[in-house]
Amino acid sequence: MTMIFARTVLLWVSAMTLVLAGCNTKATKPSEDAEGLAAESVPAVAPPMNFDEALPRVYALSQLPLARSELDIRCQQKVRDLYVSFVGIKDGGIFVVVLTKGEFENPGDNLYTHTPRGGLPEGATLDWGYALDRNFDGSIDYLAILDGLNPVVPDNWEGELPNLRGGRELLTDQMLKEIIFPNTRLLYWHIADDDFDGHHDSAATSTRNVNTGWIDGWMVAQDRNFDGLYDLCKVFQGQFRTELGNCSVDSTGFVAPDREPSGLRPFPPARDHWVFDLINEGAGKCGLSGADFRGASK
Ligand SMILES: [Ca+2]
Ligand SMILES: [Ca+2]
Repeated sequence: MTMIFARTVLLWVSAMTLVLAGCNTKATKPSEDAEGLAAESVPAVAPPMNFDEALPRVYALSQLPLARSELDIRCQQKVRDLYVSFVGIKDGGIFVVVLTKGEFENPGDNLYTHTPRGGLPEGATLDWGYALDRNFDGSIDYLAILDGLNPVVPDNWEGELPNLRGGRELLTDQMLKEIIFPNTRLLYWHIADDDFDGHHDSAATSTRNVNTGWIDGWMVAQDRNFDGLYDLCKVFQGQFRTELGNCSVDSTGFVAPDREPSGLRPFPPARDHWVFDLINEGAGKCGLSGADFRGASK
C-alpha cells in the first residue's frame, strides 16, 4: 500500500512540476548590453503557459488518482459565508482548493469525487478543484472545479450507446457493467485568467448530448483581447482532438447543436464569477505568495 501511495505522490509531484514548468521554459535571455549586469540581477520573468496549453494538461492531470495520504491544508479562511481551504501535497505547493460551509479538515479523507450510496459522509465535500498560480503572484489564475462522474462517449466510438435519458429502468445490468461504468470519467469545468488582471477570460466545459445523455465533447471559450467580452467559442468532439467549429449564440450564451453545457452554466460564465472571486479573496486573506504554489522548488 505504501508503495502505491509513494508512486502516486511521485506521479503527482512530477505532474504538477510539468504543468508549471511551462512558466520557466522561455526565460528572458539576459541582456548583453551595458545594462547586462543589472538585467542579470533581476529574476527573469517568463511568459506563463496560456489557457490553450494548460487546458489539455490540466485535463490529463485531473484523470490521475489523487495522492490522498500526502495532502495537508496550508491555509483556511472564512470568506463571506464559506470556508476556503488551500491544500498542498507533501514537498510540493498548493494545487487544490476546497469550499465548505463548515470548517474543513482531513483532505485525504474528505475530498470526494463521487456521491456514494447513502449520501456524502460527514465532513466530506464535492466542492473542490485544482487551483494553479501560473505566474506565481499569489493569485489563482486557473481553476478546474469538480463537475462529477459522467459517462463519456469513448473516442472513435461507432454505433449505438444506451440512452441515458430514458431512466434507470431502460438500462440493463449488462449495459451498466460493460458500457456505462467503464466509460465513466471524472469531469471538471475550467476557468482561467490569462492576462492576470483578476478577471477570468477563458473557460471550458464538457458538453452533454441532449438526446442520449452522454458527455460527447467540450465547448471552449475565450476573451482574446481581454476587454471583458468573450469573443471566441469552439466546439470539440471528444477530448479536444476533433474541432467541430464555432459555437452558436443565443439568449443564454454560447450553444452547440444537440449539446448542453455540463458543468459551467451559463457559458461563458458571468464576468464576476463568484467561485473565481471568492477563492481569490481567500488567497488574499491567507496572504499567499508564489512560493506557496511553487512548493519544494521555492
Ligand atoms: Ca497568478
Ligand atoms: Ca483576465
